[in-house]
Amino acid sequence: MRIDVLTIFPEYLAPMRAALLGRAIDRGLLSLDVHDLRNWTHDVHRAVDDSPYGGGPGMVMKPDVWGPALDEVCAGDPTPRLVVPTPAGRPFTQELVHEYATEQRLVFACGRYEGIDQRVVDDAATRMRVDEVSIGDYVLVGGEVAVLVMVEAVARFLPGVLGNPASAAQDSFSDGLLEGPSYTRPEVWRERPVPDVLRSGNHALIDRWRRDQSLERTLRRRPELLDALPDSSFDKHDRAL
Ligand code: 6GU
Repeated sequence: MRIDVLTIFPEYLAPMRAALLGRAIDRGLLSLDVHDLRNWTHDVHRAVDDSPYGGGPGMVMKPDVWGPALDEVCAGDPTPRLVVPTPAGRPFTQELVHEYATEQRLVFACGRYEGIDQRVVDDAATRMRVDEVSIGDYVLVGGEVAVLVMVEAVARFLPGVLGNPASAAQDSFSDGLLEGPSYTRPEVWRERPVPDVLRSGNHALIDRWRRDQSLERTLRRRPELLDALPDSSFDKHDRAL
């Protein structure tokens, strides 16, 4: 997969070269290019923003800078899917993670201030698939941290990135439920024992216990996730919830 990021703060994306993502880049599983948006400015001040039409606080990022930047970065074959991080976007879910993981090219356009002139998004959408995406119901200063979040979530599903592909297959959301608790040695720690069932060696019983823990945790923390699941996803042993 090839990923390009356009930002006025390229240094913000430096963590992508560390740890799991860095290893994926070093091993050629992922190619990453971070571009400084100011390379496409045309005035001595290298201005990327201007005051909003209609008035109001903040600044809006200029279409005459973003347009040529996207033309250049999105050129080539195949045409990328363009992702614009914004708190006003559609929710970034595990479903979207799986979609992105199948793309050959993704381009992320990081806005700052009050966002990017809407015509940039509308114009790009005439040539390529464009998603305005939010990572949650809170407001960040800019899209850069959201890009770190999205790229890390997607990279876990690229072939060869995770040491053990089963960890991605079994994680929270793979069955629409939250994952339950995990334990390792020692058997007793600060007078807290590991649950007996996990040391029983009875794998049918262990699977049943883990399923119950998932259901209980989901009910307590994210009841709306349970409401969204079809009846057919519950087995006859699932507790009456
Ligand atoms: Cl994707 N961008 C910004 N700036 N704030 C956000 C967000 C994205 N998602 C939630 N808040």
